[in-house]
Order: sequence, then structure tokens, then C-alpha cells
Amino acid sequence: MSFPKNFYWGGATAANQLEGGWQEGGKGVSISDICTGGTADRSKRITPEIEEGTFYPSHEAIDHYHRFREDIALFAEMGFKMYRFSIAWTRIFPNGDESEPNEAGLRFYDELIDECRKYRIEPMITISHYEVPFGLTKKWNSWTDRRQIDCYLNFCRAIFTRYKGKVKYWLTFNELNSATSAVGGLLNQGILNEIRPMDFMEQVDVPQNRFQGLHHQFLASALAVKLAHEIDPEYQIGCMQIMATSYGLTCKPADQLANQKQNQIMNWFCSDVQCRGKYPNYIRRYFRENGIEIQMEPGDEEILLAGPVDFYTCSYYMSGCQTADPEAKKGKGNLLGGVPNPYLKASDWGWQIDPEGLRYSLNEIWDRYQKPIFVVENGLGAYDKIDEDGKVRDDYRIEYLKSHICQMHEAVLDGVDLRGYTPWGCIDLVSASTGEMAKRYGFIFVERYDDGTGDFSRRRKESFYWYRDVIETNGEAVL
Ligand code: BGP
Repeated sequence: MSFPKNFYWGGATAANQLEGGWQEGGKGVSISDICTGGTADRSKRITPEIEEGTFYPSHEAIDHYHRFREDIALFAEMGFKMYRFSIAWTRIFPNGDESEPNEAGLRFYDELIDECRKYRIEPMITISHYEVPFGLTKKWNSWTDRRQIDCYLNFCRAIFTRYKGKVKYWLTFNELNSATSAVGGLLNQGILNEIRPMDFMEQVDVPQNRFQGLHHQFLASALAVKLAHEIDPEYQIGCMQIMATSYGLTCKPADQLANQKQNQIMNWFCSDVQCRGKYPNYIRRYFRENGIEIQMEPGDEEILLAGPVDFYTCSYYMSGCQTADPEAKKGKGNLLGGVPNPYLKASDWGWQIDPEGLRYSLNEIWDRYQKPIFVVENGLGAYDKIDEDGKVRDDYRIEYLKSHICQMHEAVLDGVDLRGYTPWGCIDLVSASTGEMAKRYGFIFVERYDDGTGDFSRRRKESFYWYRDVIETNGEAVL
């Protein structure tokens, strides 16, 4: 009993975190391009105007824009069957609202996709991954405005048409459910309620805007599913959520209820709408109690019902606990709320490591939706170092990934229809939450550092060879 035949082993990235070339080929400015670097202890900053002399990690990132052939060749050397990446919206529509796509941007992804196909690597494309055009933020505060649906659909039409026959798997929005908490407002939705320089963690949060934005994104996702199937019936469209597995801190019923609430809002609300095509009942009380009123138009419910996704995907890094005790201390680095689990250890960024939580959640997801599942992000952000002999000995990363693969295997034995696994940041890239290079996830080390130095050279880590064996044996090397 191993992993299913044709299981998609691979890796995942996002354009804004690895491409660089932020003004090349006619690319416009995305919300990630106005974020400065930060560290685990110092928040990155948002600067609506680019400041001279300030370091913006996305501008050059790891220079994948110029080195993608070398990178794809390394992925192929590991035996990747799938590569999940995103298309930068601003390469195709620089301001977001143009009527015609930018040919140079389309051509870049032609080449990238062709390079994958050369090695028989199946692309999985995230349509929107923390890269909303800043033009749309300035114009109408991004997804708060219903007109953004048309801009997004133009973008979808351009890429669905152009890459027809070469791509099969698409994801409408990265980690859509991050927008159920303040942290997803800018990154996921491009919403900036006050346009002025500020610390990333000090954004002005207006929950009404986030949830109205989500309504527009739900409609956009449903319409994109319909459009994709019209353009190519072979297309498979998925949702993508953060699976923030959560437990009650104690068996006190009040803690269990607090946990159930957290799960409903954080882990299920968005995927319930995207997988089932309608709003769940429990959200009404949440809206009522939080003063949220969704503006719906006649026909919206029908649109949602007609556009459920074909499959479910998620990221999985950590778990947390919920308690009814308002005094309980929150964990460091846990952007998603919740208190630390006394039974688990954490990464250097305070993310609690919980492989069994992955098995637990995969079972829950499968029971709920009965749709194929991919784990499209997972991994350990860690400080790596190059030893004197030039090797990067990242046995801690191997340990992390191995334990998660074993638990995915258990989930498969439990009967979960798991189709693929694309660990995050298969090549070192810029961290989304902190904007730093020092938090590395890759099988491939990139010589790029937070002071802007480094020659971008690539080097295989120990985990590179280990993962190659995992793929070659369809997982048996670790079971
Ligand atoms: C997810 C995002 C990625 C990513 C990853 C790791 O939330 O989809 O873009 O970067 O988490 O997070 P970080 O980079 O903050 O360590």
C-alpha cells in the first residue's frame, strides 16, 4: 500500500515571491511590490510610493524571471510531476483594468509553461496569489468594489484562452480564507482602507470590507469555473484555503464550542461557498454579531450555485488551539489567532509543527466535500547555512516533510482521495508574512540575502536528494 499511482509529487511557488523583474516586460505594480523587507521581529512596511534606498524584496526576489529555465531543470532533476506557480496579474494587465492583455507578459508564461511540459511536469496555476494590481487598490479599493469581478474575468479569459491545451489545473485564489481575518485584507484581497505608509501589522481593518470583498471573490470564482469549462471542458478548477487545523484547548465544552466556531469561520466558510455553491447557515449569526451586511444582487445565489469548484486544495503548516478564556495568551507568530498547544513544538517563527493534524484535517475535508484533494503547500521555514564544504545540511527540513508525508499516507489509507503534494517554496524565496529571505523553505538554496546581497546562484541542499528519492519511489523511501 503506497501512494496512488500517478500521484502528483512536486513543489509550489508564487510569482511575487520569486520572479523579480518587477518592471520588465511591461509589468505593473502589485500590492506585493509596495511591501518592504522585514524580519521575524520587525514587521515589513507598506509604502504606497516607492522609497529611494529602501529594500523591496519582490523587485528582484530570486530573479526567477531570468533564471526560470535553470530552476525548472532542477525541479525536473528531482523528478517533479507537478509544479504549482502563479501568474502575476500585473504582467498580463499592468493596472488591472485594461481591456487588452499585455503580450510580453503572456509570452513569458508561454515559455515557462513550455519549459515545464518539456520535462512532463504538469503545471498547476494559481490565478491570484497575493498579487492584486495596486492600480485597482487605488482605483476602488480592490475587491470591495463589484466592478473588480469583470477585471478578474478578463484576466481569466486571457490566460484560459492562451494556455488552452497546455494546462489543466487552475486555482482561483490563493488562501481565500485568509480574508476572514485581518491578515488577509491586503495580501489576499488588495484592500487598503487608508493609503499611507504603515507597518504591515498595523493595517486599518474594516471587516465589512473584507467580507463584502469575499462575496465578490466568491462570485468571481464561480464565474471563472463556468468560463473555464466553456473554454476547455478538460479544465479542472480548484479552490485554495489555509487549513488552520484547530483543537479545543481542553475538553471543557466551552472550549470545544469556541473551537467549533473558529473552524466554521476560518476553515469552512470559504470552502463551503466554493465547494457547495452557497452560503452556510452558521455565517448569518457571525455576520449579525459582527455588524456585517453583505450587499447581494438578484441572481448572485444562482451564480454561486452554478460554479462550484472541481477540487479542493490547501496549504498546511501548523495547528493551534482555541479556548473560551479571553485571558489566554496567544502564541508567537500565529497570525491566525489561537493559543499554543502544550504537546507540540514550534518552528523558529513560532509555527507549531503537527503532522498528525494534517491527517486529521484531510479526513475532515474529504468527509465534508467528497472532492479530490491536493496539499499544495507545506514545509518548514528555517534558517539554513552553507557548511564549509559547501553543503546545506537541512535534516530538520527532511524530518518535517517526512513526518507530514507519512501522515498523508495514513490519510490515503483512511480512504481520502488525495491526488498530489506540492511543498511550499521548493526553491528558496521571499517570505510572504515577513518579507525576508532568511526564512527558507527550499530544496534548493539561493544565494540572496536580506541586505540585498548575493549573486542568486543555486545550490542543491541535502533535502534535494532526499526528495528526489521520495518521488522516485512514489513515497516508499519514507514509509
Ligand atoms: C502561505 C502563502 C505563501 C507562503 C507560505 C509561507 O500563507 O500562500 O505565499 O509564503 O504561506 O509563509 P511565509 O512565507 O510567511 O513563511
